[in-house]
Amino acid sequence: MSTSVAEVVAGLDVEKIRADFPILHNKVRGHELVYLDNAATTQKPQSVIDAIVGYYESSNANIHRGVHYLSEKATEDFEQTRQAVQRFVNAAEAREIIFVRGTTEAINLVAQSFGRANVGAGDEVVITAMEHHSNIVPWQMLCEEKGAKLRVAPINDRGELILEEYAKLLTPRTKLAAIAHVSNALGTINPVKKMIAMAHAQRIPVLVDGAQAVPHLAVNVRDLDCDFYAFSAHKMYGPTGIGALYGKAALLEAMPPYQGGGDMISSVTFEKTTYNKLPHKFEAGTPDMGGVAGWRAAIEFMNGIGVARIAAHEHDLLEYATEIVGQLPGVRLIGTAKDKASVLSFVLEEVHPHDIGTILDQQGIAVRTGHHCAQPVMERFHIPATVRASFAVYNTRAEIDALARGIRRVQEVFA
Ligand code: 7TS
Repeated sequence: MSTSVAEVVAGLDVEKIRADFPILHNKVRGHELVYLDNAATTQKPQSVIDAIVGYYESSNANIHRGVHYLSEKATEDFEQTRQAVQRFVNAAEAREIIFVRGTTEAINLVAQSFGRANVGAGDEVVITAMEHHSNIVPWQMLCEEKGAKLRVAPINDRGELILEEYAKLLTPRTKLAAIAHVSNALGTINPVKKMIAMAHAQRIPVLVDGAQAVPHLAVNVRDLDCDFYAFSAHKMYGPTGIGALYGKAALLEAMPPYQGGGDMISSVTFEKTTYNKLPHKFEAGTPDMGGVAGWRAAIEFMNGIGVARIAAHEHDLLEYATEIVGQLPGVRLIGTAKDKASVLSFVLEEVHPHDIGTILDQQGIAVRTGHHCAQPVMERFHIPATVRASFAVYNTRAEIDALARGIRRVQEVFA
């Protein structure tokens, strides 16, 4: 596929970027792969694959334990990645970055540690109507255990948060607000900086679910002033099974550990255990060192291009897709917020999204269909599911043309 004028204007050589991703050169069902399921997980560049292999070929040993060469090397590499993650989101200190399995585990950590210590009977946790299940269910579990209440800030027909309603939910009973930075089902970018300031005006701490933001926007946790920020490596060209929780040091210091085990202790006797300092207090057990090595390469990949240029390219793709797909007869876009990132969700009159996904797949086009782990969003729009195309830096306008042709083919089949 050739590079379009817009891609050149954005300053990206997309063909060169694509050349770095081995999987993009596979044929799928006899067609060139058109991978538009990036919100679920992005593909990985060769440098990330090499970093994982390289870790096992030349660095593997358990960290924070051995005095031998490999253990020291593995530990140093691991801690250097922590610093790379710290810089990537502009955290003040490396110890504010806790390695976890991903966004889901980061949110559960806050719910189980901060939540169980600070939320009691009659208290409230505020979320929004566009959350992924990962930012709903941990709070429901907490609220159920504690006799607390989950309050949900509503969204309008474009899929934008209604700020006045959110403001009304922030009360002295609110112990935490947990909000998506970018919605995975709608693509809406929430005004999180403002939402955080509104909560802080009432001394309410805020967790931001950044799973869909970190791949597409320059995230600056100190500028946002969020208290917690959760994200996954696998949505930003890195490996699966690794992610981070950013937390302000003072809050993390005050929180009890979430899991017990090796590495999180300072000393253990049968009578009493004292806990290790940050970040190790929250990192019980042997972590995913290979994944951490791969994540560093993913951060270097994104920095090498520049997050601003990635965002500009993806914005061009989203605008183009909105125009091309949006004007097809029978297509209804779900999620038309003014501020959006990289997600085009839609339904087609009379055809179930799963049938659309299947027919697109026969043409080598990968999209996600279903409720996208955001069932309340589907309910809000009175639909069972959508088709979701989501974009990454290696996608092209030509692939969006292929998507539009694919949708027309679906319409022919169902005519
Ligand atoms: N929060 C948001 C906004 C997400 O989009 C996802 C994953 C998660 C949390 C959970 O992240 P994980 O890495 O812990 O799984 N979203 C999707 C998706 O849209 N399609 O597949 C996974």
